[in-house]
Amino acid sequence: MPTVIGLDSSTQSLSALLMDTEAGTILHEESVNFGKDLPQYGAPSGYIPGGKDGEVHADPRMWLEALDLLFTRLKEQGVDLSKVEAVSGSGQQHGSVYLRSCFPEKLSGLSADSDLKSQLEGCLTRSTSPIWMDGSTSEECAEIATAVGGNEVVCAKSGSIAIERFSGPQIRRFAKKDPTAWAETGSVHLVSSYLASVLAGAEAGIDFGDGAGMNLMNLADEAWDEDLVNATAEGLAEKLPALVSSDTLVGNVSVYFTEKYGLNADAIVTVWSGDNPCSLVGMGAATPGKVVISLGTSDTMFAAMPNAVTDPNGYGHVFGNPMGGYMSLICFMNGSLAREAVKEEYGLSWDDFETEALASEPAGNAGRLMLPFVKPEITPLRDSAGITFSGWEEGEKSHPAIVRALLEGQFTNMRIQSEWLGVQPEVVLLTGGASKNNGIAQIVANVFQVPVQRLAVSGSAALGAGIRAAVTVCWADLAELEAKFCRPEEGGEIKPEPQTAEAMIAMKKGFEALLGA
Ligand code: XUL
Repeated sequence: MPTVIGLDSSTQSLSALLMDTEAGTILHEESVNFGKDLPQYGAPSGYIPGGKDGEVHADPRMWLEALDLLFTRLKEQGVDLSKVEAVSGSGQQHGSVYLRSCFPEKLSGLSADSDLKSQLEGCLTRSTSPIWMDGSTSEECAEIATAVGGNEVVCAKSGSIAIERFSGPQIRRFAKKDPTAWAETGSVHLVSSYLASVLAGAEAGIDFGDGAGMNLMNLADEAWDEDLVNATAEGLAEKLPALVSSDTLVGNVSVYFTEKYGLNADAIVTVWSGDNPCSLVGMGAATPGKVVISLGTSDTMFAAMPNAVTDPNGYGHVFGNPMGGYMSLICFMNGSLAREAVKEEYGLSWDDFETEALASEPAGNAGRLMLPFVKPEITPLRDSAGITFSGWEEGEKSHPAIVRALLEGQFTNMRIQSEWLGVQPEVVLLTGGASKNNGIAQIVANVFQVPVQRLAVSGSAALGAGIRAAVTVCWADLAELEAKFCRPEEGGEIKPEPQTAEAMIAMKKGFEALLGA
């Protein structure tokens, strides 16, 4: 029975899924919560609170200790790791780790008599790692954009305009603030390639999926972009790991994991990727046609795309799709936050929300529209918060109409902001907290006029990492794995109501006018 491991190093935890790829079953799940299990790093939610000037950092030693703790727990619980054939992983995107030139040598000499942190911490030239929540680099973004001829050029080359949380601007800020430590830095890794290196005991490359989240990779060439690299920091070209295709094998697992935890010595490590690229695979959406909408604190929308078109407005991102081609990622700040705010304001429960939204008001809300930007929005860019209403008569803002306006507003905005992809989705896969709500799912189905499915999967990033490992190492068939692991929830499909199609088109036109105003 071919067994693989998918790991996921997210903001708050490190998790493992042990998968039997033949039977299509999850054999074991294990997780280390950074805040709860490693309180000594002072990061209750996985990052160090109280950062200045928008800085949000985490301790890269914490991720090493978590890896040891995860495998200790697997061993203590008697999980048989001797049959594991392949391992890959997913890392929170954009986070960067700064290491001395001794890193590869230390990796190859890891001793099972000691632990990862003690043996590798001496390699760090920067004690903390900026992560994706960091917004401290506006100045650096502007400098990089100016140096290469503007944000249109950055976007056309790298798939995104210069973005605060992306690794390139973060690297520039470090090189400017601490030139001595920068000069001592031999390599800059991402969370994904750092942990893949540790697991394999050899320096791993950065894959096209995660590499595209750095503002340094040229999408068309799938290579580091000379202009962007030079505009970012002096000497960066020599410090960047190899940029590799997502199916690249790093090598066998390190003897450290074999000797210490009984991991099969023949198990092969596939390069890791970012969490969004891995989730694309774990959701069964790696081939174009399926669009994933993930409802969270902020909502995200991602989809496989055949060609590397970029967002002319500069809001969306393009990353490499680990299964080949590209993927888009669009983030909307006003996700659950806006839904919660309206729910609180009108004293509703989620059940009310479901019935209220559907029952009494017609699809399209009789032309009463709402732009629900309860906090500043990034897609489209709105620096100040504010709800905009259009088409309402005095005294009409009743509960059901407000709920419908909010939901139709959120999803119509998604539809408008994803038009640059040029792909008409065949199905929307809805995931995340609010996805269970049938009222919300029905509105999504109507707005996009395609069926909405909810999947039975949780932990799609780790699952995607495991699937990637199985495909690249065990030659497993992607479609077969998707059929086994990424099944839609039984009876969970919601069909669009064709009679609403016309109202949806009219509503979209109204929104476009409102957004342009
Ligand atoms: C994507 C992003 C987040 C992180 C979360 O650009 O910043 O989704 O990947 O881990």
